[in-house]
Amino acid sequence: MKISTLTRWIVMLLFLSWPFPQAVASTISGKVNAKGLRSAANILIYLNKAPRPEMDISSAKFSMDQQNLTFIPHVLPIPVGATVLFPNNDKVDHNVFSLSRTKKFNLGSYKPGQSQNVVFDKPGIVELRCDVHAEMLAYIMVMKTPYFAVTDAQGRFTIPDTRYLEAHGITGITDLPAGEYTLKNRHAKLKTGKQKVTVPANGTAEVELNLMRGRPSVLYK
Ligand SMILES: [Cu+2]
Repeated sequence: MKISTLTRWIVMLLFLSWPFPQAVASTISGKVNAKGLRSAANILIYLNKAPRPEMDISSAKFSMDQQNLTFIPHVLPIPVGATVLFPNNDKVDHNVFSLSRTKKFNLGSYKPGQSQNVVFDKPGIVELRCDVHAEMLAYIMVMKTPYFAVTDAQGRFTIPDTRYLEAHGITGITDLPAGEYTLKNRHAKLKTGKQKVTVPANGTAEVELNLMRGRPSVLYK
């Protein structure tokens, strides 16, 4: 009886002194200053040459909406292989098409309440247009890895953008292996820059990107 009580105490002491795993994940948190642009929103930020973790996209749900003669969102990043729905939630017909090398398609004219879908099987940029409304323009960024984000209205971003991924049915991408990475950006009116960032084993790497107006380079060669 005595030994068993002692054993219980030892086990309890061991348990109490055990270093609990920290709940902090390795992430990048950043802010973009876009000189010469009205807003630092809708800028794609991504890791160049990032690791490619196992990613289950079988439950992924992405959508490029059409409302009030506008594509929503303006920039939609997706992992390669994902399907995107194109619901017409407008009051008029639209004819969504792309002439981009990454994915050429033409959905034809379709009515309010109808939807179509397209699978994006190659990484790169897809520029979306509407045959009926010349002012309609949006981008689908087909990404090689889950380490991307689009800046918010204040130019802020987090990589990985777990909240964005989970909202679109992709779970399990919560952090980044520690190491040295290079951040790149893509926006139609900004020069593509590169910035080195060191991600710690447990914690957030804070970065500030100062981007200039200019011609962007291609997303992937
Ligand atoms: Cu249209």
